[in-house]
Amino acid sequence: METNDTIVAVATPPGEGGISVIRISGENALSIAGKLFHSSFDISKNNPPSHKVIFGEIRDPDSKRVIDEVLLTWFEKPNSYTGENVIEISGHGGTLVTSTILEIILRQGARLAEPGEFTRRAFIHGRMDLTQAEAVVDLIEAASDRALNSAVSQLKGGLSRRINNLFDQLLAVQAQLEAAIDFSEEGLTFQSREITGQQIEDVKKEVLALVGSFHQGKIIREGVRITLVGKPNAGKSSLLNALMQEERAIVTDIPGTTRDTLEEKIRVKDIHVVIIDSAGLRNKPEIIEEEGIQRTRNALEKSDLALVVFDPSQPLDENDDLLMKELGDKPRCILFNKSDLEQKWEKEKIKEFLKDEEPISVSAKTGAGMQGLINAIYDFAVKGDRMGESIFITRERHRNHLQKAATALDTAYESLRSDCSEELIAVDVNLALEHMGSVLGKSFEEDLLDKIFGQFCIGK
Ligand SMILES: Nc1nc2c(ncn2[C@@H]2O[C@H](COP(=O)(O)OP(=O)(O)OP(=O)(O)O)[C@@H](O)[C@H]2O)c(=O)[nH]1
Ligand SMILES: [Mg+2]
Repeated sequence: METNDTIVAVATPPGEGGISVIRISGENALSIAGKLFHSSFDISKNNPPSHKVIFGEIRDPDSKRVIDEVLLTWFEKPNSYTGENVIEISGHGGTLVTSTILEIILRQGARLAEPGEFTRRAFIHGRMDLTQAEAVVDLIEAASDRALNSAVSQLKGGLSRRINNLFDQLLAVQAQLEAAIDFSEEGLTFQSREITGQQIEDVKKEVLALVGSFHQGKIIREGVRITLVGKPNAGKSSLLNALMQEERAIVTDIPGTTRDTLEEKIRVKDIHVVIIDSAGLRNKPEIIEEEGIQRTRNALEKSDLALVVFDPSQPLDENDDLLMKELGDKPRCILFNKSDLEQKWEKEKIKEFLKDEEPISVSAKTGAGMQGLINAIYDFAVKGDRMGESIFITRERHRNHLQKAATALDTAYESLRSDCSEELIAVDVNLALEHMGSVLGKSFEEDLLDKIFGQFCIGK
């Protein structure tokens, strides 16, 4: 992608509105605007004052026709969103007016911006690092106060400062190691290996704390994904309806009613919850059910929490066994449904599976115990909050790099303890530095940028 041409886009949403904003960024922003903007202050002759609004009109340079009365703001580089020369034109928000002004600007030699290209340029010019650029998307998409707070903190550099700080601590370790490698022959003494080891461990601990904040960060950003699983007829769809307080899923007394997964959104206090009703797990399914069961497995894999539904009003059977096997170590919340009916078995029967967990007794039919279930979902969602972390990582990308950094630091520490050479230790410390740098975008590949900035809207 070209990065030294001048780009333009409508920055406000399509359609009619009170005003619309057109943004131009690049070396020629001012000279292009000068060809169509007319005001008592002639911007084609003099640089206007930066960050000040000027009133004027837009004229088509070819036909001389007046298109709109507008406000123009000039942001002289590098103090602009992109770090380049930027012009913003606020016009009357009509669709035709806006597209006509855009078309005129394109005719003067600007290029239509790609989605996210303004923010991408901000990143390229060092106006923000990658976590801050990602926070811009999160800010736009934030659907709850918590998501908004987290995005603002990340945009203001909360996460960047934290990682940069760890990065610098590790750089100091690296410098020590390299000094020891370079000057070991000369009889100089360096920081003891013990201190170096302690420093590596300290950084690792903090990196792991950030990795651990992902659970909470992801929930803040995206909400919690929950899948209802259980054998046919256990009452999964009825529970979904009870949670939604609406008859969304089809409920019948025929086992195998739900054939496909059904996804719905609810709000538990200030948390967004995506709740998925799934096809019952059955040991010997019919062919069509088999496909449904595969979808149940996929849904389970992608969810944060499984709501595991048993029906103690019916004998425990091989389908329940299959259910317990399928769950693996997925975080879960165990429900004993149909508490309004006579119970044929007690929790002791599945003691091994339960370990110390207390099942929540509910009735989708009467609503008994539903508040307990809602509280359990909420507790799961906010459990990271109690760990006292104020900064969260919110993306899989952050977690992967930080996890790899922690692993590399672990290896470095082990090498140090087993008396390996400084060279060997330095290799892993370096690897950890690379991964931490990747989170911030200190080193990056173009296709990563394409992926990140491709999520933006045009004009951002
Ligand atoms: N008495 C009583 N009946 C319930 C309760 N929950 C569900 N049922 C009944 O149990 C039957 C099965 O309910 P569903 O919600 O369709 O069960 P499911 O787990 O979704 O079943 P599949 O989609 O077939 O896997 C229906 O007749 C419901 O009315 C409950 O708490 N008490
Ligand atoms: Mg169902």
